[in-house]
Amino acid sequence: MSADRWAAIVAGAAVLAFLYVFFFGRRSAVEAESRITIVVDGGYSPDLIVARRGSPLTLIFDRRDSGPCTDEIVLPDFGIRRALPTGRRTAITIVPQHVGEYEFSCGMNMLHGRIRATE
Ligand SMILES: [Cu+2]
Repeated sequence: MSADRWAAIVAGAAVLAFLYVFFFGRRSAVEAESRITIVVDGGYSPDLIVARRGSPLTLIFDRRDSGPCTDEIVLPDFGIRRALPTGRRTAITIVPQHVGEYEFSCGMNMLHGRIRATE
């Protein structure tokens, strides 16, 4: 095989690898589901949740760390402030009424996540 052909194959493989990483590698959003577990461990994972407008969404906060920062969760748009005991799963159900993004944060407004409501 010629050097040009090899170069084309290598370039093609590089493009495929890039596309794979671009579309799948860094994605932390989770598609619309009615229940989603969010691991709380120095941050929120995933930190972007895709929901459906008008449908109940249950967020299950699985708190693993014990730092003071994450011991409360706040969803200001829903008027919710809830304690998250370490080693427990705390379920919070909301209904996003409008298309758009809703923030959630720790009690000190330092760590953040988003709920994106779509049609
Ligand atoms: Cu905090």
